[in-house]
Amino acid sequence: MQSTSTRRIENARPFAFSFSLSSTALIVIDMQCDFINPGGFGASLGNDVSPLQSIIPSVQQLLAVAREVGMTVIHTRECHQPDLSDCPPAKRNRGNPMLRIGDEGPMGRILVADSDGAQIIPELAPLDSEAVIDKPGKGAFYATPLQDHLKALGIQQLIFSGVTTEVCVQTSMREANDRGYDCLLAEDATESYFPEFKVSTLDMIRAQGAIVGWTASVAAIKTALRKR
Ligand code: TIU
Repeated sequence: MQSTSTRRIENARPFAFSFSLSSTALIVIDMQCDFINPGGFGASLGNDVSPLQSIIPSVQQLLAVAREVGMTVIHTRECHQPDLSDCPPAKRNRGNPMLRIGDEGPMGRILVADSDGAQIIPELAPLDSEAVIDKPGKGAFYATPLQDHLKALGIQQLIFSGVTTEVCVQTSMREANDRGYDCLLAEDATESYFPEFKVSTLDMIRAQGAIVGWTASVAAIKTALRKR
């Protein structure tokens, strides 16, 4: 049952985060096979993908409690059309990957929308009622219907989770921050291929009086969501 009552995460950092269930959405960023499983885009960039697998249970917990209390849930996928018309050459040609976006890999074409690799991992499969926003960039707002979707639902606050902390999650939080949303990142439901980048990202988000937003543990978020 949805409620408009105000919730508070007292031990969020840098200070308490207040929100209401009806105006808040949980955003799960890019929990796709291409980033989390061997043989995908993340691995093609030379990364060890195993650290990302460690957050699957925490994201499952967040999803379960959000669904239990009737909070809006939105998933994103970083992916491209089969003809790559939405993939700038600068993005495809960047770096020296073993496989480029659109190339055939063990999970089908890398980061192409209908390939196996671009799908959200089965453990975190979206419900039919939950929006899945496909995005061609790192940020969830650029060239997507996300802002219109949030406006239609009256959403003002966003709780973020997913991968990777300093790339798609942070970019999306910064885009959201500039659009006037209060943003909180679930500390143990986000991960990076680079542990030090995750630590720095959490620090920079909440620095200067929450310049980008707040952070809190999954346990603290769950407690606040379940509070009657
Ligand atoms: N490479 C990396 O850390 N991330 C991405 O390319 N995309 C997302 O973060 N989803």
